[in-house]
Amino acid sequence: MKIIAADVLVTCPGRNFVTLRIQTEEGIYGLGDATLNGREMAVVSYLREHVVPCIIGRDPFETEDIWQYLYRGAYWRGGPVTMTAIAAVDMALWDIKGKALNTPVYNLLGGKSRNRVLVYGHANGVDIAETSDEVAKYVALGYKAVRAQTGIPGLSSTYGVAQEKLYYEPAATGLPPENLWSTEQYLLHVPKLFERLRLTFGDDLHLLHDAHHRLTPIQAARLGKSLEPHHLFWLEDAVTAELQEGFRIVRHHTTTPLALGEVFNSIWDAHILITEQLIDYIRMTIVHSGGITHLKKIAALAEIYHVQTGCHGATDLSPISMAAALHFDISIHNFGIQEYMRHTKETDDVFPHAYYFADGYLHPGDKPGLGVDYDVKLAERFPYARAYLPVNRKLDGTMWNW
Ligand code: KDG
Ligand code: MG
Repeated sequence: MKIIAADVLVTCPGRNFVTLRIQTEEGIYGLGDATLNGREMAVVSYLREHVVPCIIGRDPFETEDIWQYLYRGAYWRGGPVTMTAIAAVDMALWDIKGKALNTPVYNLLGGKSRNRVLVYGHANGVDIAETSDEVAKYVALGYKAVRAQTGIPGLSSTYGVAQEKLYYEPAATGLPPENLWSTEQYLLHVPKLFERLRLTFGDDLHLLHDAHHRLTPIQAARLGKSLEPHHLFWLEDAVTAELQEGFRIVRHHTTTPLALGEVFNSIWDAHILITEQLIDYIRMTIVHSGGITHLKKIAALAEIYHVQTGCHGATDLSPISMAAALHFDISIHNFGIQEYMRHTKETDDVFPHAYYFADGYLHPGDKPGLGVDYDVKLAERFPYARAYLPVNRKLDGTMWNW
């Protein structure tokens, strides 16, 4: 087979998505997600200017060599923009392979290791009572696992708490919104949330929480310890993990399972965390970590060290990423859980897809390739609009991690 063209398509059905469509001489096309929230046009330009010219004429079946060409051949390798662009190419090529061989991508990755993919939804409220009501709604929808976030007294806005409940989307048009942060208030309040949730929902429901990179290692250790009686499925992104060794401190002090990695781009962001068994779940995802080709290798390394996967699956990953994650999740052995934040109807209409939710699980569907399409005409009705994620400041004005 031969690649003859590749288009970079941008649409905004409620939020921005970037899609790479690779066309072959044989008439088969493949789709890859290239969305990097708040920095979308950097990836558009990287793909159009620097990647597309290099793949024209190549055989789309050569996923490994094309991956190595784009990674090693760049000289300035790594980073979110590059790895998102490589991921988009990689996803589209796996999609083409599946369509050409008339089989779902999971069959090319080893076949099904399970029948369905356990997912978690997002419950959030301005206070503990509202969060508890939101958890109840997810339980009623059939979810077996729910991430819970609550507003913090004294803070006008908190990560993970939004107006729109099912479709939470933190990016906004205009300049970045500013949030306020108090670690002490947060550390005092969050254990009360989980105490209440366990009293209300009992022990069987899986509960998760995202600290969104805001703590130091010893603060994360304190939070993990205080959450132990409520046996969380995981505590996510407790500390920014630029210093992977920092997690030795957290690990030393708590048995709360730790999840990390949605902002990582390559195995080099996670190798110490994995090989020293400092985390329990690796959250790297197809779109920001170099595609299926790279994530397969990361999962294989993690498997040896008792680390399971828990791919990022927020609304800023398009349905193409969600489909790619599901084919990956269902095929690997050390799958843990998949995040599933629902897309809006407008987004689902632009990206018709074969995957579906039933009884707390997602199913990738059985269409050849990734099983997602792109409605070009409809997408054109939603033009790109620049949007930023919020920034965060401590109460005294110091810039902090959002
Ligand atoms: O674009 C940023 C979001 O993807 C991120 O804030 C969502 O932390 C997140 C999560 O766990 O889904
Ligand atoms: Mg997160």
